[in-house]
Amino acid sequence: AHSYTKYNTWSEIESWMNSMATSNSDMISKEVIGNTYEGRPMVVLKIGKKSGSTKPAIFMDCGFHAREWISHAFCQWFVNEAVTTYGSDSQITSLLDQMDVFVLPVFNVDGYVFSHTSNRMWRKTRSRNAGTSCLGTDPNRNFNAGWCTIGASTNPCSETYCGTAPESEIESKNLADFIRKNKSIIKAYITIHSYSQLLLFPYSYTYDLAADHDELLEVAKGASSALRSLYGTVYTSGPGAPTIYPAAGGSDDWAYDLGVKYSYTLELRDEGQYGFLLPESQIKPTCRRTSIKMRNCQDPCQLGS
Ligand code: 0X9
Ligand code: ZN
Repeated sequence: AHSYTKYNTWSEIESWMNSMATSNSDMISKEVIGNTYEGRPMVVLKIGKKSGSTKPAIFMDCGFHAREWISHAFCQWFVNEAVTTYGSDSQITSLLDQMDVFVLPVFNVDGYVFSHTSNRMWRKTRSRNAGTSCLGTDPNRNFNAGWCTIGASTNPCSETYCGTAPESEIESKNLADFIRKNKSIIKAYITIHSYSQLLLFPYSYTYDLAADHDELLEVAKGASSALRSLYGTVYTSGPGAPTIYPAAGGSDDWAYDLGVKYSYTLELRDEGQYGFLLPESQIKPTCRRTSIKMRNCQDPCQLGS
């Protein structure tokens, strides 16, 4: 059965999404934005107080990389936190009154399933590549942002294979299409990964500073220092290239260049002790702290104005 303190399977997450949408129909609506390579649905939950007029929105995805299970767990935690604290927590209430949050709890569904059934350390998608038995593309190297120019591989057997073209993966195309379609309302893009405890923003495909560098750093520092003062948990923030490594084709850089100014990659726990194999006992502390951080993050509602 589904639990917020374990790593749920895709089928548990699928039924959880259905029941969350039906039991919170005033706050959550469900949309399938397309299917994966193996034909599974990519589901987006739109969370927010229903309103007559169009609201600005935040887009958040989890599960780009199959083995980063704390990411998938965080999206589920966040959806539950949002609906259970709406009306009692003032920040969540004003956030969801003024904005909608689109949550894609599992982006790389095929990879996630494979990481449960066959190979816990799987990262990429599960698509076939011509001329080799190596499967999959790194979806975070497959977007149209300096595509495959640095920190990515043209070898289909590599963990950072960039694919045959930007958006060659159906999962990347489905996500990019959805964001392009809703571009006028999406004010922030947040993609959840693990591990290393970093809050990254553009650019990763170049060492050039983003036009909005100062503001992106300011918002990131606000979030990181809230967390440090509350719990002593240290998250470092900075542009991707100098802070983690240069790597082109990421969804964060792509969304930013499309015009979504507040574009962030959050790398959750830990710093390498367990790495991708983070024990389930750490889901609760990681997600609690992270959602507090998102709440305190310079009043997210300001991002909509
Ligand atoms: O390499 C990545 O895709 C991310 N790290 S991970 O260990 N989760 O794989 C970092 C992504 C930073 N952003 C870009 N490279 N655009
Ligand atoms: Zn990742």
